[in-house]
Amino acid sequence: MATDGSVLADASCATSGDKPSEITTMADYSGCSYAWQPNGFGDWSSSCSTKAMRDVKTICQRQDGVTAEDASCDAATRPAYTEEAQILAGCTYEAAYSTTYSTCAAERQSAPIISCTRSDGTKVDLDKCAEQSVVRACEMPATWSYGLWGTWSSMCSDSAKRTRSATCMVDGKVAPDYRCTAAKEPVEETGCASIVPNGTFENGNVNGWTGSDGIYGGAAGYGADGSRYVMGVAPGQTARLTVTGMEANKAYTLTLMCKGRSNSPATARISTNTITQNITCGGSTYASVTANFSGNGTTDTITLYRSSATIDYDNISIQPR
Ligand SMILES: [Ca+2]
Repeated sequence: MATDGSVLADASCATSGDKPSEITTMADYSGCSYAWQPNGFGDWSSSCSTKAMRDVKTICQRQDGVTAEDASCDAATRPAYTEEAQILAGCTYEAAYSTTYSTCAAERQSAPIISCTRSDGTKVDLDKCAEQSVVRACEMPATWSYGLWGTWSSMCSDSAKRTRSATCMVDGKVAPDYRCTAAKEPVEETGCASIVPNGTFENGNVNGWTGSDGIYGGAAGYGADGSRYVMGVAPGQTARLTVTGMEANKAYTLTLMCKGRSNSPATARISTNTITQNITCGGSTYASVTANFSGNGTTDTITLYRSSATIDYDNISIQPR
């Protein structure tokens, strides 16, 4: 259009801007309907409940699917509903224990679980609490265990010494000494040592002796005076030991303990280079036998002659008088 109002061809407007559209649009939702729609969930009311509740959320939605302001929907018709379910993911478990502990073993004892309670108050199977064991330290009986006496520091001295070990034992294992509250028996002694080097047989052998029936015993109390080992001499045998270190014409005392193996008294005979003496050995208990003699020199021998029954000999010693 020209400035005077006359109509011109469209091309006359080419330099004065784009031709305005002849079709226009505008939003008009006045005819739309709105409705409440489900839209997700709220948090569960509990993480540990057989009846946990949660809200089902709603939004106001225009009929073309676009979310609208809540005010666009009728508040009076907004659904308010919840759902219920068992939710146990957040439960904790607490055990109750017996006041009676198990027997002490390996220095430990435990209290048995007698009930298991879930954090919502429900009693549940004990295995839910199985990891909550209650273990406490406990003390098993401790006893001294003594080693065998060592060899005498001198084989012919009134002040010879010998020692043995003492170990505190608990449940078959070595324990600190303080665990053993009983008084420790002597582990060192001074005395007049026997000239017989293997007269108690507590090393578990008959070394030095010839002709014997061998070593017997092994358990505490088998031998004389509660010892463990003895030397056996069967009928027809003659056990003999060569003793060195004795002085010629010096007075000595030979002592030994003996018992019939079958628990019946038995007769036998002992001799040294200078004496021969018949002896009677005990039946159910050991008899102590003593014989005085004079040394013959460095080749003295002790001979235990054959008897009518097998005899156990123990604690054989020669001491200066
Ligand atoms: Ca013995």
